[in-house]
Amino acid sequence: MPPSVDVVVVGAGFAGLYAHYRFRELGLTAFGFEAAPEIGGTWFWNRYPGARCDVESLDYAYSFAPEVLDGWRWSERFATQPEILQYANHVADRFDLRREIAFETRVTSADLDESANEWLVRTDRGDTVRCRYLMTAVGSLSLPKPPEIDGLDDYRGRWVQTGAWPREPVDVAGKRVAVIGTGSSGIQSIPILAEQAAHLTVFQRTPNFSVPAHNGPVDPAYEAEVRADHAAHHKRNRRTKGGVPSRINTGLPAMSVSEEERRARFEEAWGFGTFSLQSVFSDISSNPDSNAAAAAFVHEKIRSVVKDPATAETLMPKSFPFGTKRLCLDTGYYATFNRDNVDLVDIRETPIERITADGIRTTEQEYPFDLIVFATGFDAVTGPLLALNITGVNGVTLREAWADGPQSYLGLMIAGFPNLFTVNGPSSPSVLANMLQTIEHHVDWIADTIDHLEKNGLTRIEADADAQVAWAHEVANMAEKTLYTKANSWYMGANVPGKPRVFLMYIGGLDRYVERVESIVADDYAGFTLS
Ligand code: N01
Repeated sequence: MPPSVDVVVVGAGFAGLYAHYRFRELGLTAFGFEAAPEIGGTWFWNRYPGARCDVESLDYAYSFAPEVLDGWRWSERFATQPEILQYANHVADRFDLRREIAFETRVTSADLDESANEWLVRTDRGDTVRCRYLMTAVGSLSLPKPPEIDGLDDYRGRWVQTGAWPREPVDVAGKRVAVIGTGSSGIQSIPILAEQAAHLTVFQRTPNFSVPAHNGPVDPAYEAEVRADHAAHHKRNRRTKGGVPSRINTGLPAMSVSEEERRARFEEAWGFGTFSLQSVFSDISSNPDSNAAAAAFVHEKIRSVVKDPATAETLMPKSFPFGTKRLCLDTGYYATFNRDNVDLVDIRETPIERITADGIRTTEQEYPFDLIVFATGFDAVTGPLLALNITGVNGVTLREAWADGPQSYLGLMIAGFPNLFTVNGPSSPSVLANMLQTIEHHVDWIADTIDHLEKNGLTRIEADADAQVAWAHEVANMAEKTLYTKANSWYMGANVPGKPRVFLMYIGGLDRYVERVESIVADDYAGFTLS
């Protein structure tokens, strides 16, 4: 490992890999650290049964080099975790992207050495590397929440987390299995686990809205269209709100059409899959009546699939507006509750008291299990950044700077932390858009900015505190105009006890965000100080 490089890249998921490609292209020396034994990030860790992307494969792909397409074909409309991991490896092989990455090495701290204008990065293997620029590519959903239920030490069975699923096979066949959590991870894994387990018990605290993914083979016509003009397709995606083509979109407020028409459009969206039930009308996320209509439509669908009316009722989300917790895409989720070997336990009605030696005890009864699956989510967006123990100007730590909630300019840089770049940092569109788009946009911006500094004999860039505050207001005001702030979601930091309640993303759309960033650069990096 070199004692000093131009850039240290933390993380070797899609963002880290692309960063190595860009920095090498610019002639910069870069070195990367990755906690996992392999590349892949999210797609390395989330190998639970049923894990798939909720963005279509043809869109959830790099755009940066047409060679990436050579020898690669997606097999399904929504790719499975193994296939996406294989894709990451295909790209890494093609461009030899692993050679400057230390695996199974976790960054434990990063300290600014102000006098040298360098970052000092330390790892859990005792390495120390100096760099002029530090870039985090640590993922938005990479720090699983620890199991928060008492008694786990007493438990004699096996337990696993969806977000850190073991590499060796987990024996499910013939077992009594519990799943705690019904977010995307639970909703994707439950139907598969139900097929394998002797018995599956789902512990649900909050029901979630889920729509059928309608997975299947890649549509040949769509594939031909994307392949015919790969670069242009992705370029167009970057100028959309969600980083994907919006194919089911009336552009109309839901209440401006007749009930019959509304229902027909909801049916069309339900039949198409993706997030189209959210985008089919223009105001589902902002108008309570439109939102309630979408929610009622999903409730009706649940009622029509789930045979037991009481179970159907328990599965219907009623405590937050439709789509304000991330919408889930499933394959057979609701129908799974018609199986004889599946039970649903509403832990709002009968809360879990503790984990026992044999299983889980609620206020009502004790359930014996061989395997407990925690699908309980992540300390999203800020958690992975805080875990790096970053210390900036005047010895102020990131944890101190963010004590009242995250502050960031554009989600790209943080005042008081010069030459530190964050991919998909808080207040960027990140998870609200196709992550491959946001990743490429951020990495390009960071690489272009470093190139700009180098070419102009500059050595330092820092976000201005005033610009950061103004940006935070803009981001918060946008979120307040929607229904998103009404939900106790991980988008709001509300899933982690004690986490400040702040909407963590820029909700104005990737297209608007990209334009804003471009105009800031054109305006001589307004809101940044370069020296
Ligand atoms: O996590 P979640 P996730 N006791 O936070 C419950 C992405 N993703 O891993 O709602 C009991 O959504 C919690 O209940 P509540 C996607 O962006 C994408 O499923 O807090 N229950 C909830 O039901 C997604 O949004 C895909 O009341 C507890 C669940 O656990 C994000 O990752 C696939 C609990 C957690 O749901 C996170 O999804 C998978 C406790 N102490 C993930 N703590 C794709 O499809 C939490 N819960 C691409």
